[in-house]
Amino acid sequence: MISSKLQKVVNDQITAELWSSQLYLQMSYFLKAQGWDGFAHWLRCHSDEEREHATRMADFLTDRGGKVKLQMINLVPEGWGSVTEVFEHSLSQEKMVSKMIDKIVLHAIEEQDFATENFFRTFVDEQVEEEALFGGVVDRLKAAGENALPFMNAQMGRRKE
Ligand code: OFO
Repeated sequence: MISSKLQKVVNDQITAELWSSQLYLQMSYFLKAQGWDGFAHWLRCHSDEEREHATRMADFLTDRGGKVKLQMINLVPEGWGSVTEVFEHSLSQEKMVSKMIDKIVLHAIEEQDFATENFFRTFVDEQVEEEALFGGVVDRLKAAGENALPFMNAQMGRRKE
């Protein structure tokens, strides 16, 4: 059975994943309202992915005999200054999430809870991908400038899931 200390940090993580999901959904509707349907679609897909992370973690916690405790989600902003600002914000959210996941792995190692360590190590890898994904979008937005927005919007609108 998973310890109460680990249950607490896993529940905090589930809340952070749901927070990310809510944030990306808000960003999606914000950009959709401005006519950026491609960016909006991409963020909506990512919002769904974060929700899936949360449920995967909650299933794991349940399987280990822990108790899922959904908590209040932080408020998310209603607007941003530019498309680049939206993606810079999402990158900083991902960096925060990476730190939280590292902390869970550290606690799991300290407690010799190898099942929890193993499970969350997959998210350590996932976060490398996620930071590279969001960081890549920010870099391309900055390098290409305003004129390339319609092209990137069309490209990102082709995301499958
Ligand atoms: Fe993008 O963070 Fe989930 O794990």
